[in-house]
Amino acid sequence: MDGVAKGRSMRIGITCYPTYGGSGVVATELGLELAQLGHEIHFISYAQPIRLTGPHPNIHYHEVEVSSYPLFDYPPYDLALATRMAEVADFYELDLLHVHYAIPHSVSALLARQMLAAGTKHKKLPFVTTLHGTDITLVGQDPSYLPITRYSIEESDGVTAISEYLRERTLREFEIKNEIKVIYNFVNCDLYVRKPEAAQQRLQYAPNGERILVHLSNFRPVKRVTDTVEIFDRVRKKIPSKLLLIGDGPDRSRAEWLAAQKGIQHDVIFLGKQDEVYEKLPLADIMLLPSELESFGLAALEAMACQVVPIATRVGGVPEVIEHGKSGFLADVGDVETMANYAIDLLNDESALQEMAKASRAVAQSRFCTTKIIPQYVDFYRRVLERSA
Ligand code: GMT
Repeated sequence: MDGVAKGRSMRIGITCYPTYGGSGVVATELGLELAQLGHEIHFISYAQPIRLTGPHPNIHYHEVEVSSYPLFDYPPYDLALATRMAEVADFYELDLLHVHYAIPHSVSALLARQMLAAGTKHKKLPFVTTLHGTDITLVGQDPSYLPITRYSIEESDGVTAISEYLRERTLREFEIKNEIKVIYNFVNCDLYVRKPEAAQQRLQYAPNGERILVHLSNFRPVKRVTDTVEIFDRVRKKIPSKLLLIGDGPDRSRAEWLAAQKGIQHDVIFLGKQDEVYEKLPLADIMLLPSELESFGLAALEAMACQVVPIATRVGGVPEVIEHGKSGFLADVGDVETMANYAIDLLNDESALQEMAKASRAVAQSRFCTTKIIPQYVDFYRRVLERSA
């Protein structure tokens, strides 16, 4: 067994979608946490991941340049990525690659592994694929992507999924033989915490002591942002309140239109994309996540760590994170009445709200803190390296 498998720090390449989206957030936070532990992290992507701000010791960023020629209607990013992965792995002597979101990242990693193995140094470059959700539930189901997604998952040296739900669904629908280990998403409980200043900071959005509801997403149709507005409209009729919407995306204008139609636009505050969501989340009482599907629901977990009670849909991996009636509430997709009633009842009962807020924080701390989850990734990498040695 060499030093890497036994315990020396590792050199890890991480690839993710760098723009707004849960998988990029998880990949970036993972890289930051691993770097803190002394591992050398190399992000390889077409843009700097959004939560990667400022210089960090042990963190490097390698941009993938995609050349475009008149001949290319579709510039081949996956090939440029594979080439860059192989170059970076060779130059910086990476121990392994960890790709987040199967398409096309695991295919690029597979090519990089083959290129290095076939090169003069016959270098080994194992890769780990982490499945996040829509890579399996939406994109991977497209007949044009399914066979190659299945192949690259099977060929991965290690595969993880961010919930039991996603693991089961991948095994079943993709007929995967490779082992898939569940490593849950995580939250930094020191950063995502409600501080005493939050009471004062709330006043900038709720100057008259109104309640605050929050939603955080990439505003894609799967998030059902207009349901958030519908729920808020019902809550606001009973309880003076404000809605903070964090993020941006295709359904933002529909949500704006709906708020204006209902005449509540002055109480619906669109904050757009925010880099430091841990400063905004703790200002709220309730987080609304009425998604069509969530393989995990990272936004709900981040809110829970900040003592913000989640009201979400009973879909995908969400029940693995939120225990209905204890650390939040779950309802059927589209049932805005029930979700609004949960919010109204809770906001009318301060002690129940406080109790549930504490229970939410306790779940985040006991099951999903970085301190619990990051060592699972480190152990997993070492096992992959041992097997590939
Ligand atoms: O939800 C999105 O639209 C983004 C997507 C992604 O891959 O960036 O999120 C997925 O991964 C997140 C992080 O692991 C999970 O918390 C989300 O539940 C999952 N989204 C869906 O399954 C729809």
